[in-house]
Amino acid sequence: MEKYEHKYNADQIQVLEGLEAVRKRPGMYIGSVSVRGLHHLVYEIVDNAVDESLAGYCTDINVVIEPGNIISVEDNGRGIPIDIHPKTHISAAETVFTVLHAGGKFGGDSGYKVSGGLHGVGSSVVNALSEWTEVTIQRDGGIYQMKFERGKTVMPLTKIGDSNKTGTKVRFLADNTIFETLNYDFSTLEERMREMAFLTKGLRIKITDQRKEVPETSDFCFEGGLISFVEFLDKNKEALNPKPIYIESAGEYPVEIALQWTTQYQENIYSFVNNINTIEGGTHLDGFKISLTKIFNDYARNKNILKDKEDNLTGDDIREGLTAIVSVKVKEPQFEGQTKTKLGNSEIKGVVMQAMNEYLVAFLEENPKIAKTILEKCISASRARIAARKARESVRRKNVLESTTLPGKLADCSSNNPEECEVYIVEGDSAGGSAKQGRDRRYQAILPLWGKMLNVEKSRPDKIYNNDKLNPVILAVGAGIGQEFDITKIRYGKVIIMADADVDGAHIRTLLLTFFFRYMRPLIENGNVFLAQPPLYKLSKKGMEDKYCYTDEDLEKAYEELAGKGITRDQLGLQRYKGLGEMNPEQLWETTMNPETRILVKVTMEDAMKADATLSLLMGDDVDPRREFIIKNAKFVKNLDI
Ligand code: 0R9
Repeated sequence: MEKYEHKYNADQIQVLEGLEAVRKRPGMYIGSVSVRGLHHLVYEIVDNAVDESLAGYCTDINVVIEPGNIISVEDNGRGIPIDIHPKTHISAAETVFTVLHAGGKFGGDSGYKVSGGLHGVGSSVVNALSEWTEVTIQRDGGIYQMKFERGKTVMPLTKIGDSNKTGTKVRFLADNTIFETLNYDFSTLEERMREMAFLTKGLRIKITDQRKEVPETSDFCFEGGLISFVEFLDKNKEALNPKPIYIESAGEYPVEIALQWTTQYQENIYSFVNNINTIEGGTHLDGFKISLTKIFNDYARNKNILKDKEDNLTGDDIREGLTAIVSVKVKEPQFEGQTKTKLGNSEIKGVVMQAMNEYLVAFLEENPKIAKTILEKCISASRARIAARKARESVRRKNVLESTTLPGKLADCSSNNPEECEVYIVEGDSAGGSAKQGRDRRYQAILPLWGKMLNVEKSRPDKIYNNDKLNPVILAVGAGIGQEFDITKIRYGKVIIMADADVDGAHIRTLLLTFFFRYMRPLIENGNVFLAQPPLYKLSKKGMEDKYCYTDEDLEKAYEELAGKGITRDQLGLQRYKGLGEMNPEQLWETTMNPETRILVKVTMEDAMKADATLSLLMGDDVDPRREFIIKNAKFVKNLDI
């Protein structure tokens, strides 16, 4: 066995300090140490494999969640270079895993430059935050391996065998002293892998969950790339242009766009920079929207579909029912905004506009029938918009005259300071009653909602405004909806959805989240929307204070803890809460509403997007996908329901 020399010199000491900094402040590098941050570790490693694919050398990526929450990611690229740097005496591969790289710079001083490389700064961060990491490289006829513990090299790169294949495999166990949980959510990872496969045409990504008795596998490979992505998003909708319009331009900043209009009313645009979802948009999305509006208006005037005296169509009119993906690659992206997901590079706006001009103008000229169908839809959207404005104005006038701006069902709080105020949107009248009695009325307001909610999926904005279920929510929040939503007017700093942990509760949560996502998006972006977490169980025993548990894990922990105090399971009374209605006002306050003891989950854009996608699936016209979803989630539903 050949072993590479390994010495600690001044450079290496700096390296150790660098990784120590990552361990001290992990949030700075991966956002958080919650399950989100945990998933981020996987994305970092997969990103590097995808980069190798973008460089043109890797066709397959294999991700496995092994028993014990060990992650394994393998690619069939060239293998990370193994040669030794003459000055540091460290292999390029070890450098990648131990040197904290500055943003965008790839490969450190290894001497390698990665052509398609866009991320690649994460391997050392993953290594620093893992209990152990094991890297196996096949290249130059050999199999090489190195091992680390909490970022420190415990086995430098060592030849362990021969091979005529090439590739890289990274296995790691995240550090449980850093992360709140090591429990990966398969469907979250699966979704991201699907997205990555859509964004990288032809790349095959397989993900397997080996933690269960019967492993679950998903295998993604899309020859159509973004076209497949849009078809996937619209699979339960009726398309106006059955084949998505596809725009691709190479060059310094590659641009890829796919567009499809459906008979629906919502716009569904997702933008990506270097395969990262830019939730807050940015210059690429601006360029896309501006040129889309201009190209369609120019075409409509040119063909006399819009008459001289008619107003231009607005961007909203044109984007009604549009599903689109805008994906750009930028070597040195600047990210801005609250969640650092807004592209700032100003030159990209023009790059996207030029790509649109080159391809979309020609497409419309060559496909007049499709162009006409889409424009008819835009014109009908424009008419509906004008009608909706009139309806809103009349509602507003009425409100001013009657000065009843707050819904009757709302039990408002006494404070007027939005920063300290919160509104609980509660499912059902009985839970609403308990919440009203249990709350702290100085700053907690209760809005009960009941009955079947409006299907946001199938409604134009004017209907939403006048809907008797959503109108109270709009009035209570107090900041309008859609384009007119004004976050500075919100009446409550926290909008808290409180619903049961059962199927009906899940339904109302999905509907409300979708409504907020589509009509009050800044509320979610600004972090004002929360989910209350009612407990699932109560453990009680004479002479002992009641103990509430919020998850099955919690319950197990509580049992263990009490066993330590000599209290056995059969000495404990276990109550399972089926719904909020089963709790009396004091219990509801103590477990779910008291800021000192409650658990609130902040809703992220990711959560809202998921709710939106789920709702489209559940409410679409097609029965098959709905059945599929219900079958797939049947287990989950049963767990919640018993
Ligand atoms: C399983 C996860 N995969 C990786 O992390 C991975 C990194 C990587 C890579 C290269 C090839 N495959 C990879 N997989 C590579 C090879 C070569 C040049 N650049 C990149 C080459 O053979 O010439 N590297 C990522 C960074 C580095 N390599 C480098 F800095 F060491 F060069």
